[in-house]
Order: sequence, then C-alpha cells, then structure tokens
Amino acid sequence: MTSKPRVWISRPTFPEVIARLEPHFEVTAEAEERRFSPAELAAKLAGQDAAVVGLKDRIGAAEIAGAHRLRIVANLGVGYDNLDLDALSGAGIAASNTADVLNESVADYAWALLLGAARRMTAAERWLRAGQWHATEFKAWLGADVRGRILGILGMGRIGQAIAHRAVGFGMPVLYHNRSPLPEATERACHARFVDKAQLLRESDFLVLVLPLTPQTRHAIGAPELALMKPTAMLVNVARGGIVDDRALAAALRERRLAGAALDVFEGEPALYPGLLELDNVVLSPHIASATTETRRAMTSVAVDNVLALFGHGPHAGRPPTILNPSVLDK
Ligand code: 8YV
Repeated sequence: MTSKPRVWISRPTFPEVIARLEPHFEVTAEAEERRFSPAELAAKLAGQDAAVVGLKDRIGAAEIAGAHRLRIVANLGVGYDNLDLDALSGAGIAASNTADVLNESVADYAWALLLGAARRMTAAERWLRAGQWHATEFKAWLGADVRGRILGILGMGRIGQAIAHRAVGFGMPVLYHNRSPLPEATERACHARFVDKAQLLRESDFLVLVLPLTPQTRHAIGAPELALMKPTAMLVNVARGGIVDDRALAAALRERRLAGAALDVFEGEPALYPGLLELDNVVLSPHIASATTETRRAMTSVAVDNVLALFGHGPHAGRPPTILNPSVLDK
C-alpha cells in the first residue's frame, strides 16, 4: 500500500474543514498559531507534499530548498506578499490564495473603520473606560458626518468594488484610482468615477486603501502623497502595512495635516510605529478585517479545495480554483 501524501497546516483552524483532507492526506496541523523562523519553516516544509499557510509564514527559495516533495502552498489570505511566487513557480510548486470569499467582510470592516474614525468611536470609548464620563462634565465628542463627503478608493479590485457598493447607502460619491479603469458597466454599478492618483488624493474626504503590496505599491502613501490630502481628510488602510509610510503618517496626524486615520495593517506588524500609539486621532486594529467565523471558515475551505484539486480530488479535481501560478500545471 502506498502511503498518503502529507499536508502541513501552519495554524489551528476549523477541524470540520480540515477533515475534508483526511481521507486523502496525512494531516499535521500546528496546535498553536505562531511566527516560525525561516529555519523552522524549512524544517516544517521538508517532507510535505502540500502546505496551508498564512501571512506570518514567509515562504521563499530558502524555505523550499529542502522541500523536494512539495507541490502546493495554499495561502490563507487574498494577499500573498508572504510568498515568493517566482521561487515557487521556479520549483514547480503551485500557490493559491483565497480570493473573493473575504470581499464582503473586508468591505464591512473598512466601513466600520471609516465610521469609527469619523465619529471618534475608539477615543470616546477609551475616555469612557477611563472613568472620565462624569455627569457634570461635558465633552462634545464632535465627529464628522460622512453623507455628501467624497469616498476615495485606491485599488479598485473586488474588495474595492464591495466597499463602493456600500457608499450608496451612506450617500457618498465615489472616486477611485486603479492601474486601469474598470469597464464602464462595472463603474456604473459601483457609482464610481476613475481619476488619477493626484486628483484622488486631493479630493477624497475619506481615502480607503485596498491595493496589494508589491515593490511598486510600497509607500504608495508617503509624505508627498499625504501633503496632497485635505487637512480634514481621513485615511483607512485595510490592505497592507507597507503601502503606507507609517512614520510620515504619524507626523501628518500629529501635526493635524491629516484629520484622522483608521488602520488595520501596519508596516512590520505586529510591531507598530510608536508614534501611532501616542495619537488620539487614529483607530488601531490588529489586522482583523477578514476575521469573521463565516469568512475565515470559507477561506480555509478554499485553501483545502485548492490542495484537494491539485491532487485530483473534489469538485475542482485537477484545477485548483484560485491558483496564482497556473503555468506550473502545464509542467
Ligand atoms: C489575512 C489578509 O490573510 O486576506 C488577506 O490578504 O490580510 C487577511 O485575510 C488573515 O490574517 C489570515 O492570515
């Protein structure tokens, strides 16, 4: 009897979803979520036929050098800047992400952050928890209305579009910038208008970042871009930390050259640029935009579908549904 292929899962996750692998694979799932060193990752991957990993697991040439049996790395996330796709493709290893299933929860959370920043929700809660709400004391907590203000979206993929759809209910006109404009019908459906990046920066009252982190988008929002924004504007980041220069952002917020920000992601997270922690006009959130039970279960399910498919099982047999480097399938 030939032994089953092996799959390694880098974190504890939904057992009922992982159980779908068990008829076909020998499954090893880590009991705790933690950050593995490159050497630990290399040791974990050696001898595996498949791996299900997350953003904390940075996988490149060194980590796969001894993984001679590895055929697929399924990433639990739509963003895959933790994977060196060239190295994986070069080694004939498939890579997949979890596109689409998280669009709605990330869009909901972008709005939660936007409204939280506009209405100073977390600062007000800190004040209340600190016992400062005395019956005799008046503090206005005046926020900003969103109705009629311009929502800017930088990066108009499927999550950006889901964010734009919600703007109708809040009465906000939408401007966006993207590598290329959307087809007209999609633009109409999102009630969104394409503008160049400088115009987006100048005109947005709330600017939401939803673009992938690549060498080209690193520090897409730095000091020169922040200088173009209105002093009354607010920035929301649900994409990746490295897209914003956190030092420049902290300076702009401190000097009130920018009214506020709401950030779910940070350069070098889980460490935060210390200047951000000192500010009251920023909502800070620990990278949880996709973190609902339903969405995280769906993300795990997509990762499992990709692994099963690569090994010829399940409804997508032979065609991993969200493969990032389909050319490896031809090899
Ligand atoms: C994370 C995300 O992947 O999908 C993404 O790109 O940033 C998140 O959904 C999540 O933290 C799981 O690692």
